[in-house]
Amino acid sequence: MPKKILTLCLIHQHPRILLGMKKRGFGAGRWNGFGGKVQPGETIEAAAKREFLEEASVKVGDIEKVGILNFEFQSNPEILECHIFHALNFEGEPAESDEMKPQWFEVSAIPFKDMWPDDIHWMPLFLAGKKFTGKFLFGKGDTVLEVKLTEVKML
Ligand code: 8OG
Repeated sequence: MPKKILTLCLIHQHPRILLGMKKRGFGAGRWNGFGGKVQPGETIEAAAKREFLEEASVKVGDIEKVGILNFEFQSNPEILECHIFHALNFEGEPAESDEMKPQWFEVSAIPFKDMWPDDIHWMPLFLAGKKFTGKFLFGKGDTVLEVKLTEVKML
């Protein structure tokens, strides 16, 4: 089964979280963290930092891996293995790019209805500082058909 490694990095400074509106490509029209594909020869951590800089002009410092989620689609045999990071510190003012329009949200007002439908499942763990692994199966219209989510001590 082909597998693609993706990163997703979020800044959560309670009570706010930085999200970006994806303007084009996969997931366009949805709020999300920042990330993308790992390039050949690049570490997953380096990819997470590079994508944040490219997409929002933000230079993240220390990042901690908090989740690994597999996204599977009924209509596509390719598995997306998404490595989720929490950025502990950063430099720079979030700025709009061709790909993302960043905006701070109160964690009590995260716009889940305009996000990937799996996010509502794992975001509470993320916000609580927990680590997790899981698998989501998506059907037609990106409906979630199957959820497997496990809290873990270490990744
Ligand atoms: O390079 P590209 O922009 O296509 O990368 C996709 C980005 O979207 C990457 O940061 C990973 C992220 N992403 C998915 N699927 C999902 C999902 O179901 N939920 C969330 N929150 N992010 C996702 O590819």
